Amino acid sequence: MLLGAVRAGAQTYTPTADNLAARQNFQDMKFGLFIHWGIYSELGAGEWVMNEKHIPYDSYKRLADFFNPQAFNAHEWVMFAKKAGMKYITITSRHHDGFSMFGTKASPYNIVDATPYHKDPLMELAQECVKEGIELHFYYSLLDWGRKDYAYGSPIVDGKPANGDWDSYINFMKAQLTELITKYPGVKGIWFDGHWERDVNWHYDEIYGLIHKLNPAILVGNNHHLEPKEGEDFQMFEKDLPGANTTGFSGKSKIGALPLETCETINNSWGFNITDRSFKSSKRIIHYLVNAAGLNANFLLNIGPMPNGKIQPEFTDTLAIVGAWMQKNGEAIYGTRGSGIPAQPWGVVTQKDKNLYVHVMTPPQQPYVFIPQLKGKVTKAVLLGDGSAVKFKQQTEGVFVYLNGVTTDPNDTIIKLTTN
Ligand code: JFZ
Repeated sequence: MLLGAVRAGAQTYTPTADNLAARQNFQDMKFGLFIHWGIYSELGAGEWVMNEKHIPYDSYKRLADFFNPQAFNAHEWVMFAKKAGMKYITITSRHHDGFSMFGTKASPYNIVDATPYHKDPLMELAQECVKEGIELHFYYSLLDWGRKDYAYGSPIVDGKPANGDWDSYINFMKAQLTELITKYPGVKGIWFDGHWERDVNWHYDEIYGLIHKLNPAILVGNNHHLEPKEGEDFQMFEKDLPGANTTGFSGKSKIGALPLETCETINNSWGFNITDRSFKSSKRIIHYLVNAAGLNANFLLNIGPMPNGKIQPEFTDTLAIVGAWMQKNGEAIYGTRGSGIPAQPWGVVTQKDKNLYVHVMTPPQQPYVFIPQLKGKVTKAVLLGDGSAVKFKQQTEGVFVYLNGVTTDPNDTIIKLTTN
């Protein structure tokens, strides 16, 4: 009884039918473009440069005076994503440096009011996304290195920064989130980050409640590296496939019941980094995407555009290859769900309706792959590329698919199984 009374205060979140439909649509998209772009891009040393190089906030702020991305072209960015086979874009609206990359009345420290550019690239991007049928999510940092009310570094007492004004900061975030959701056309999601910086009361009930009140279909995610919290609509995994936890970031986030997303960098940086040339190959990116799909997760691949607004050619070249591959093999990725068949040494299995897609990414020693735990009876097996028949043998424990004579693909040989 007492428990019931205590819990009555915390609202339980019931997603609307529109929100549930948005989650399905989100899972169908599978591949998205993550973009980290801000005044930090000018220094070419990643988005943490202010913190890592101990640049005082007042000095760092001067970067806004020179931020003038004349070569930014929203159409080019959207076409870049589209050509890569991506269906959505998640872009930093405000990162930990606190600089708003959109026009906001809640703070003068924003791209329209504080830079010689004077324009709102996120509005152009939002409009272009609507035009081209690409969905848009906004990354939004909870952590702020500069604002007095946030009081970065302050001791935390009773769930608030002792030297800050927590109510003021929460209200500021609410004002900005309201702008992002109501002013920008077609926004489909908010991607929070920075939770892990301090142990405070983030007022998620109010913040998530506000977002879902303004638009119940908006998908809320939070890079808190914990199990999903009340009010969230998808669960993300940073730099790791769900369940892998090689980075240690996701140790406390067991895979929950919500749609899943995993994000990873195209080199080793989120924000533009001029010395980072550790470019991932197209093959590695395709494998990450296929492995994510096999685990029922979306893949959000990050790039850090240059301060002039251009995307560097290395990224364009790699993603053109990925896009061509997706054009040919998208049937086995888009709209699929994880099959529940565990990842195998040779690859994964995705599923759509009665079809199973066997992704052989690491060709086995023996001339066949064995698929355990397969439900249903396989009636047909073909090579996805050309529809040619592939030999198979089904037993109670699973299905053998024979690879002799099958034309292999250096990235991923896909065998489509039809079940009854
Ligand atoms: C966070 C950001 O700090 C980073 O700049 C980028 O935006 C990325 C997508 O998200 O990265 C993190 C988050 C948490 C930890 C480390 C990096 N952590 O808990 O150690």
